[in-house]
Amino acid sequence: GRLIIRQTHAVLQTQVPLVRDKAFINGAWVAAASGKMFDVIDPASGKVVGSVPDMDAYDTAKAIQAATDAFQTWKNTTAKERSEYLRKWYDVLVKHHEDLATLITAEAGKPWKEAHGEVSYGNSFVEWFSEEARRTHGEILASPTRTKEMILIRQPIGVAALITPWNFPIAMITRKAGAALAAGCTCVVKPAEDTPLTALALGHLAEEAGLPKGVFNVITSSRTNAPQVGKLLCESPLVAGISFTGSTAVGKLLYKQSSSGVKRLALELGGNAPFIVFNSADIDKAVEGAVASKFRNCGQTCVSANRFLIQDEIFDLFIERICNKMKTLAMGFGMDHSCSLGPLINTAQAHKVNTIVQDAIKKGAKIHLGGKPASTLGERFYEPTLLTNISESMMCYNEEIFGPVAVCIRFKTEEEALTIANSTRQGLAGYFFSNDVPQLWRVAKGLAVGMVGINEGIISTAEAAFGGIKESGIGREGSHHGIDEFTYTKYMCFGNL
Ligand code: TXE
Repeated sequence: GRLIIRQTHAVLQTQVPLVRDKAFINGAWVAAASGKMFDVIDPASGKVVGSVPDMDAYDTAKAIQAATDAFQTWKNTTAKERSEYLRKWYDVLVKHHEDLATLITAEAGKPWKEAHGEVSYGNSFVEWFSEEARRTHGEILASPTRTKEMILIRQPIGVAALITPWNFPIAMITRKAGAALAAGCTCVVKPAEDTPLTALALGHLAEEAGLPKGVFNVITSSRTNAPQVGKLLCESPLVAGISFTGSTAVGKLLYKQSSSGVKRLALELGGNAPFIVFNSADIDKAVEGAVASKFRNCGQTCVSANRFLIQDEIFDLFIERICNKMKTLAMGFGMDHSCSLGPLINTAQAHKVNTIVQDAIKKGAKIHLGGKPASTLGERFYEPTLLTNISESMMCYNEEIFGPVAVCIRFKTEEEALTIANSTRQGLAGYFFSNDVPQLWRVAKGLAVGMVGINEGIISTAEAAFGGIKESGIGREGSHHGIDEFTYTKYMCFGNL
């Protein structure tokens, strides 16, 4: 069968809602001091959907100052007040659900249905943290001495810098900002250059919700200026912590840059998720989970299955079934409601995916499906691809593919599967399908990752602690642990009682 390719240029929106062309600092809409702007491109059509300020260190300092000033008041709000502010923001976000989804599709190329899913997911963090804000409290410790009482209180760390990627333009911001604001921190958000419009829309809707000025600031900058913006955010003594989601390379740089100030750091970096299917698994459910995990957002998620490990007995059957399922994916423009696979975010990412595939082919991989750009649609589209005959020297084995490429490896024993699964420097998510009860516990415990899906391919939710180990990062987001990143405990000892 052929891949389904939809070419419906007519679906391109002419009117994209909530578009802003200024950054949001101290409750005001401002241009870059330099006056420079940069264009935002719809990755499906290549057309310009907006233009935003290209801010540098000078503008960043202004945003840091605004957040610093706002913190003086915000830190003294009660947990209940912060909860109410977040709730109002949530209500406004929900009211603009449709507009936000359209905006995501316009600047990230995300299929319409997935863009709607992301808005719900992104908003859920604001709702969750509005609830969780009220449950953030300290402890009274058991004193070893009758004349002393000891308590721990939790206080906000201060100004938080949030540097976010383009793959979930709303959710990566709300997951961080929701927790930061709930904790009593103020923030400076620096969204990815590919998706600044959604970030600015969040600012606009925070304003509509009545968040005090300077509490939530959004500065936009091009890839050229991002390094100086990032450097100042890391080095400024006014910034207490950095929360970053993005590439491992930039994460390591931020780690270094923020070391001089011994700054609080949460890093959510790339993954290389193993997705193991054991002989006892329900194959159809495994295939369904595999396709959901691999092809959501065209493979551009950090928890996306990067290497499928399939047990010997069921290997051929799994390949046949997943190929059949992949052929039903409809690739095209996001605004076409039937589309299930959009473009990659930009030409650099499309080039990266093709380089990884070509490297595998050169080193002996076998192509079952795809293996090349879908150039009839545009330069950023890539055919859903399935490769077997994988070896350890291939890029696809070691690196995060971040594209619609399924890499399948055959294994014999559980031990071998765990060895392969854990043989990478990353450790974000892992998945496995099995119906062998003792094996469920053994493998779930044995995988060297921060999150495990057991007979499940989609695991992200506001209630869960999201994060990795090894080079996939430090810190957790979501759940009550997410707030910990933005608070410190203060131990108080009352003596001479
Ligand atoms: O990431 P970058 P890119 C992985 C994925 C992808 C690869 C490259 O494998 O293929 O990274 O993507 C900002 N100081 N992930 O190049 O550059 C940048 O402006 C401060 C996984 O897009 O890390 C953006 O806001 N900030 C990931 C953010 O970093 C800097 C999501 C992420 O961009 C900076 C995205 C600097 N010197 C990519 N340079 C995940 N974990 O989900 C760039 N930035």
